[in-house]
This record gives sequence, C-alpha cells and structure tokens, in this order.
Amino acid sequence: MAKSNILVTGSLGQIGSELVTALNQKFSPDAVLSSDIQTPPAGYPNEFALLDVTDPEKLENCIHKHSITTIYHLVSLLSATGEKDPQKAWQVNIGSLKTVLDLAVKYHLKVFWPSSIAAFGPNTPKDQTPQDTIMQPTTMYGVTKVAGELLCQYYHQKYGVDIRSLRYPGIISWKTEPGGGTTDYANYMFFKAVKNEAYVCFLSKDTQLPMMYMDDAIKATLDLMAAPAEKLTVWTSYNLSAFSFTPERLHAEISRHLPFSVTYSPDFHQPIADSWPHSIDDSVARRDWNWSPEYNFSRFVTVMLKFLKSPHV
Ligand code: VAH
Repeated sequence: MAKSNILVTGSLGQIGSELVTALNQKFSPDAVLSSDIQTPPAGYPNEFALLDVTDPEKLENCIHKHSITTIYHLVSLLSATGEKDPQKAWQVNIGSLKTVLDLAVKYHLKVFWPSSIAAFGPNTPKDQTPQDTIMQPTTMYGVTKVAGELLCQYYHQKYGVDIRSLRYPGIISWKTEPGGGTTDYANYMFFKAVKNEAYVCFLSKDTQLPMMYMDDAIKATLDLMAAPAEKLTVWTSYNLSAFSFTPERLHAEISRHLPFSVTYSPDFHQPIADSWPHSIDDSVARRDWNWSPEYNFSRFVTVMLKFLKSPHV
C-alpha cells in the first residue's frame, strides 16, 4: 500500500486540483491521497479514493486505511450553486465539516478548511473589511461559512483540534474550469478573451470584489499550515487579500493585451456579489504568519493570458 498521510477532499475542484499539485511538489505524490465524489481522469498522478464526505463511515475508513494525519477539506457547494439548493449546501458544507472535525478529535488530525469572503454580508463594512466584524451573510453558502468558522473555533478551544482556515477571496486560475461561484465571471472573461469571443458578464461593470490569483491562494494555504501554532491568534478563519477589481477594470486590463468585447447583463449573481465586501484588511494574517501576496493585479492578468495562450509552456 502506498504511503499517504495527507488527504485532500474535493481534489478535482478548482482549488483542489492545484493544491494536490503543490502538495506533491512540497512532499511527494505518495504522501498525498486525493479524493472526490467523481472519478479522476486517466493518468491521474496520485492514489485516489472515490469518497462521499457526507458518509462518516466511508470517511473514517479512508482515514484509518491510509493512516491519514492531515486533511485539506475542500468540499463545498459554492455561492451560486448553493442558492439553487440551499438544503444540499448546508448538508454538504456543514455536515461534512462536522464529520471531519469529529474524526480530527478521534484521530488527532490537523485540518485545513476554506472559509470565504462570502461569510460577510450586506451590513459588514465593505472597504478594508476587518478581521473581526459583523457577519450576517445572505447566502446559504455564506451561512455555512460563518457556522463552519464558529465550529472550527469551538473544536479548537474545546478539544484542541489544530484546524486552520482562510477566508478566500474570489480565486482565479487558468488550469481548471471554475464551478458554481459568483466570482467565476472573471475566469470566463479570460477564457473568452483568448478565443477573441465576446463575453456577456453576469455582474454589473462596477461590481468591485476582492480577488486573488490561484498561486497566491495555494501559497497562503501552505504557509498557514506550516506556521507554528503558537504564532496563530485566529481559530475561526483568517482574512486574506491580494487585490480587488471590477468587471470593467478587468476588461480594460485584459484589453491592453488582447482587445475583445464585453457587455453586461446582471443576473441572479448580482445580489450575491452586492452583499460581499469591496476590499479586505488582512493585516492580522500578515502579522501572525507573514502573509504577503506575490501577484498584484497587472502581474495576475499578464500571467493568466500567458498561460491561457500557451498552457503547455
Ligand atoms: C464563490 N468563488 O464565488 C467563490 C468564493 C468569494 C467567493 O467563495 O462562490
């Protein structure tokens, strides 16, 4: 049996697929067990467990069989998908997190779990949103993130579980299709630009949202998990930030390299985006574990276009 002590759930998702690659490089592929509810593509590099994380017995068997010591629990229905099926979003997002936390107590596991800026709501201060502030989200996704953060803090304080979390902004990548998010408009805008196709944006042109290039999100995740526990002061979830932009500004920056057309036709995503912050204060993460992004807005756009135009470079 191959050695593995890291389990990644949601491995085939947008973040999971790139986190597995980074963990393979940092440790080794035989130390990383991938899992998802669907089967991987042919030639997938890691050992893979077909796993429904809402099934506690299956998850426990997997932990026991593979001597798992660390779980990156990425499974989640995102904001737009969650609004189409709020009951399932609660069951998957919170049900699976509670199971992971209970197993973390039993098997002394270290856990990473992603929260999101979606944990903030319409009455949260929108500019430079503080680490500790009003959190009354208006999406089920956001509700599961606030509830999940409080569950994480409770399990840390009550049982000593080492569970670490980041409030990811919108994360943009070129390698994998995004899935069911509101910030995913930015991914689709790039995909259209490189095909010189017109893009119809489902948000209004002035909708400013906090965003981040995938490589920085992965760096933050690994940096937080490597930080000495005694340096950490936040056991709900850390604010994390790189830059913010509007669809109009993204269109203008991409068009400096590749002119293309964008029109705006806001749909059901708009009220979700309107409930979120414009920018995030991540000074606590910078203080506690030396967080700092490597990609600013213009470098992010340049790199995205470079790899989308020639992905196998
Ligand atoms: C979403 N990409 O749009 C996710 C993210 C900040 C938003 O959590 O739902």
